[in-house]
Amino acid sequence: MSANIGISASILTDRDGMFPGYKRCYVNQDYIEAVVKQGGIPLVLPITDDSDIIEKQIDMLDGLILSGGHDVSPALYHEDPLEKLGETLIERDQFDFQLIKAAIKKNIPILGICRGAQILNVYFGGTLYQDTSYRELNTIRHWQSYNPTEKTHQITIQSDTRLEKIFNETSLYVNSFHHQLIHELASNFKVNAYTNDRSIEGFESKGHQYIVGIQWHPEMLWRESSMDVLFKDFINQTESM
Ligand SMILES: [Mn+2]
Repeated sequence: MSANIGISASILTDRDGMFPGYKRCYVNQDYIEAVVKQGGIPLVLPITDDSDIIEKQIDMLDGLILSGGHDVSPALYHEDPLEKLGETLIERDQFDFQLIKAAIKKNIPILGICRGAQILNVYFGGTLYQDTSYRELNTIRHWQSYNPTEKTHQITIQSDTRLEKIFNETSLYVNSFHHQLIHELASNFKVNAYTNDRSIEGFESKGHQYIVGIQWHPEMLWRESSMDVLFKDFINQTESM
C-alpha cells in the first residue's frame, strides 16, 4: 500500500511578474521530493475556505504535512502584532486550522514543519514569540539566511520521546530558518528537542495520535540520508493504521 500524503500549500502573490497581485498556489518542491523518496504519494492541498472541501481533502489522505512559510497571526494566540512580526496570511491560518481539525477527527498522522509546528501549537492553545529577540533569554541565531542544506545549530533530543526512537541519537545538527519560536507549549504536547539556548525546537503529542512538530527543515535535506528516518517513520505510521 502507498500512503497519500497531503502537503498544505501556500499562496504566492505575484509582485514583479506579468500579473501584479495575481495569486498562485504553491509548495516548495523539496516537500514533494522528501515524500516521494520514502515511497509516499504527495498531494498538494490548495487553500480554500470551504470546510466541506477541506474534509474531503483530508478524507483522501493517510497523513498530513503542514508546511513552512508565513508567520502565524498573533491574534490567534490573543496577542497584538509586535514590530518584528513577519508577513502573515489569515486565510492560510484558517485553512491550516481546519486541516488540523479534520486530520484529528480522522486520526491520521500529522507532521508540522517550521510554521507547521507553530500553527499546531497555536491550534492546541500554545503561544509563540513573534520574533526570537522577544525571548527573555539570550537566543542563538535561528535564521541562518543562507544555504538551505547547511546544518548550523545543534539540538538535544529528549529521552523517552518518539524523536529519540526515530533518530536513535541524543543530539543532531540541523538547519534553521525561523525567526519565531514556541513560547508556551500547548499542554497536550511534550518537548522532544531543545537547542543549546533552551529554545523548543521540537515537540510531539503526549497522547495516542501521531503529531510531531519540528522547527528545522528536514525536507531541504532530502538529498542526503540524515532525515530519511524522520520521513520514513511518519510514512510507516500512516501505513500501519
Ligand atoms: Mn532553529
